[in-house]
Amino acid sequence: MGVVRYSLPSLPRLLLLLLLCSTPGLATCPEADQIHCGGSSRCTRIRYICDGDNDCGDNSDEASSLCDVWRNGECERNSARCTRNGRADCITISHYCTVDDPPCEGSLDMRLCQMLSDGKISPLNNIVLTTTTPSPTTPATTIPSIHMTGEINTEEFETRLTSTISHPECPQLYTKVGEHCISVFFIGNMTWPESLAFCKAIGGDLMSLSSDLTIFSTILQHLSSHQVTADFWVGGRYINDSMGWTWLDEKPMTMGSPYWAVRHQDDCSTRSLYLSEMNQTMVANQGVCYNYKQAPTTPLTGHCVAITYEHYYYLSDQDCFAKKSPMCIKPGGVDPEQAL
Ligand SMILES: [Ca+2]
Repeated sequence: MGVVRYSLPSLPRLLLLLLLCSTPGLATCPEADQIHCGGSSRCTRIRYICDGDNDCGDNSDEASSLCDVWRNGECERNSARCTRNGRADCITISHYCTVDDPPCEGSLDMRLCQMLSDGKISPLNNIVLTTTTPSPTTPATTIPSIHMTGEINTEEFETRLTSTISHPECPQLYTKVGEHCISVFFIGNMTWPESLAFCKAIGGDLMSLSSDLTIFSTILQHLSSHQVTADFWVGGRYINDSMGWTWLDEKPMTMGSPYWAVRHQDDCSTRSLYLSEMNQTMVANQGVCYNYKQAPTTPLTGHCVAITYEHYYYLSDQDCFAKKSPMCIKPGGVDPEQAL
């Protein structure tokens, strides 16, 4: 593996920012029913989350985005409806998350369970569901490393680096793609949570493709014309069974064309057509059974979305803790003043 050094002056500052953004390992709270607050090492009791009092001091236990989910319409605050063995009961969220054999069926946002198992109150958008099988890869707290694999012509690399991640109308590490400043940071090598932190550290967000389809094709042309072959994290992830695959702006992700990669499946399935004028669904092509779908794999490879070279830069579900490059977007489009 050849390590390439390059001379962007802002990189040490960026890495320092990332260091500050990374969550340090937390000591366990002294009592079992406690959880770390969002912005400090202070601990609070789980039952004090969303009870109307600012127990953490930084208000993280009362954040509205958290409490909208913590208080649900079916049960009392701190409880969720759990259906097991044919019975439906309201049980505490912490019990809901740990009960097993069989687990609860219900609509609880599983990010709350992840927050409790991580032992820390977190903004919901930062919580990533881990896969059921523990990942052998490095945990999310590792500092993103920057390297290239294989032999590479340094001069060619620097030329490509400059042309892909800089533009006079965009901030450093961004380039102009269509009318947006996008960071195609193909030398980055980090997990999905690290990519989220990286994009925020450089003043942007992980790329969402929910509202502007034309930018997707423009990005594909950009990657192709610069001969980029890296895999990129984008801002989509699986939240729970009821919310499903969702962009960071909370809009649902559309399956199928032109977004998702084509996947082969051993079991074939028919496809249906929705006829809006008749408000009817009918089977397509006389019930022909197909072995391909444009959707996440079954079972899931992971709970985060990437665009990968392997899949011709269509969306695919990937293990959130695999290492890929971040693709960020700067809100607000290009800024001609940036050229000054
Ligand atoms: Ca509280």
